[in-house]
Amino acid sequence: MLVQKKWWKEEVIYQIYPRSFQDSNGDGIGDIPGIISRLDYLKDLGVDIIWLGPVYKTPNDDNGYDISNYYEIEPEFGTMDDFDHFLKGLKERGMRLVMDIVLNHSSDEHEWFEQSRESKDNAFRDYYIWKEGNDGLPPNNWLSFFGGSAWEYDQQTDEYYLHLFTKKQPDLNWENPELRRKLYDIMLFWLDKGIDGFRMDVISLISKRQDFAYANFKSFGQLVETTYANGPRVHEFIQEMYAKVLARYDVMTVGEGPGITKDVGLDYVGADRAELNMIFHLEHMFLGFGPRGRFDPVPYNWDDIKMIIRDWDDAMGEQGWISVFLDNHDFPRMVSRFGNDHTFRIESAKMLAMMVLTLKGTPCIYQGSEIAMTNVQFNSIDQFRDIETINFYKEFSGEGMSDQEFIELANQYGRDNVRTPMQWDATAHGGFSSSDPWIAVNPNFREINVLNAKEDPDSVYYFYKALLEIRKKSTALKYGKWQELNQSDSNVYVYTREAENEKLLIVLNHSDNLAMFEYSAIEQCQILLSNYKNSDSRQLKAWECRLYRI
Ligand code: ISL
Ligand code: CA
Repeated sequence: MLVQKKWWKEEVIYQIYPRSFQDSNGDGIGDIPGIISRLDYLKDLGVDIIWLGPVYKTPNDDNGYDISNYYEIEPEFGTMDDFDHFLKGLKERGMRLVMDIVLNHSSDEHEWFEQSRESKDNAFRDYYIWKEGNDGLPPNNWLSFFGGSAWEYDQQTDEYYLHLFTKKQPDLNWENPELRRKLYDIMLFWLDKGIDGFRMDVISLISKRQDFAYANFKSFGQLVETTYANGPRVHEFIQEMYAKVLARYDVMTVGEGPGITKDVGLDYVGADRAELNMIFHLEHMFLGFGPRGRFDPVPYNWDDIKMIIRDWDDAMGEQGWISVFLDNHDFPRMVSRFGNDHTFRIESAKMLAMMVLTLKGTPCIYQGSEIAMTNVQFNSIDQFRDIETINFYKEFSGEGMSDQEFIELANQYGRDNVRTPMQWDATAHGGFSSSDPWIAVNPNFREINVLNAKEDPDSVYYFYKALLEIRKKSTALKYGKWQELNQSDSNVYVYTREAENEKLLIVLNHSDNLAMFEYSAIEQCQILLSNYKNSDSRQLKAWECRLYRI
């Protein structure tokens, strides 16, 4: 086999959104001591690597993705001592920690930016991207991911600074070597604590096209791909980071990034590139995003999803690697988005779990998916917390959209769906906190919670456990070649995973309907796991999934 063996290809990632996982001190905000109290739960589930959302000092404009001090823990989340205990607790259990690091931008409350905005000749001026206006207008027509112009006027020096996200997230100027050195020092600081790697936020955006030219685009996605992502020096920068930081540690890196398409994926993760280990590409996650993004939806279907998976497998070949996921803290709940969260919540959640844990790549499970948590249904604007949702609400209601219409959009597509508190049990606030949480608990917590799941042998939770156990022992699932089999029924997704002495067949019905599947020697196959009791025919029930040994 040509695929190189690596621990990060064999293990499974579990993503924790710190604010929403477990509150320990009754302030309604999830924190590190809370996570520590759930370490046994995570170990028992069978995941290996924890991806911890940002817990650095932050004014929380974008829930920690706006960092004001990279060397400190945000007091809401705990102390550095808590962090050290957390890391130790993971190590004691044979688990690993991957930290989220945001290198494309900082908070406007970071001291670098506070200095930078002081005067044009401040030593930190060049750490950010400042430009003169254009006759009282922003320097160009670039838009922010979260609505409006990507430029903010600053009176102090009569110039604009670039912020691809909120105006409290000014973009760092990677052209400046001193800034880059400081970012590398930050990474070294955390690596020396013994963490096992980084998830790199929007790493595809760090190198800006220096002409800052007016952009021609038909959709926001196109603007990102042609103008923001994969800039001229992005690989030079990542290679420098690799040489100066990563090369010295046995750690994993996973780059996140809009605009990383299959055609450029290998440039980031090719085995010979000395850049990153794997990527979270977002192509399947951006399906359905219209010209103005998530709140401007367009139709898509499973053929689109399958095509992206096929194309990426092809593009990565034996040289590259991806992480496989169907939800995270930026997209709706996977059972609500890709499954059926009312009539077939359990069945479809199991089917999606089987998909995530049997495709090729390192699986990543988002907190709560293991109990099939669903999207939430808020009924008033003031229940939403996400800055993206709030900004677009202002933008769209300014254009005349009714509150009701926007609430419906946000309930289906917004990021708050995945940010409601983890549902541990049926007590007040779902066992997340002893007081009102920062964002309301999904009212379905009385039924959907960890305690209930643990008491039901047929729960989604035990299905995840079973899949994780099967995966641990299976070379085919970790390294095996992936091959899609053509089906005449487009509601069925069938593929094999094959290693030297092991071949597995995966059959997934991604619909509410009965479906037939084709596989010639199915009688000779042994079923390892499925989500229905009697699954011995060629007919698949709604959302039925089966894993066979051939
Ligand atoms: O959710 C999105 C906007 O509709 C995505 O485009 C998202 O902004 C993009 O994937 C980058 O996400 C990352 O960086 C953001 C942060 O808000 C997200 O939570 C983070 O995952 C800015 O740091
Ligand atoms: Ca707390």
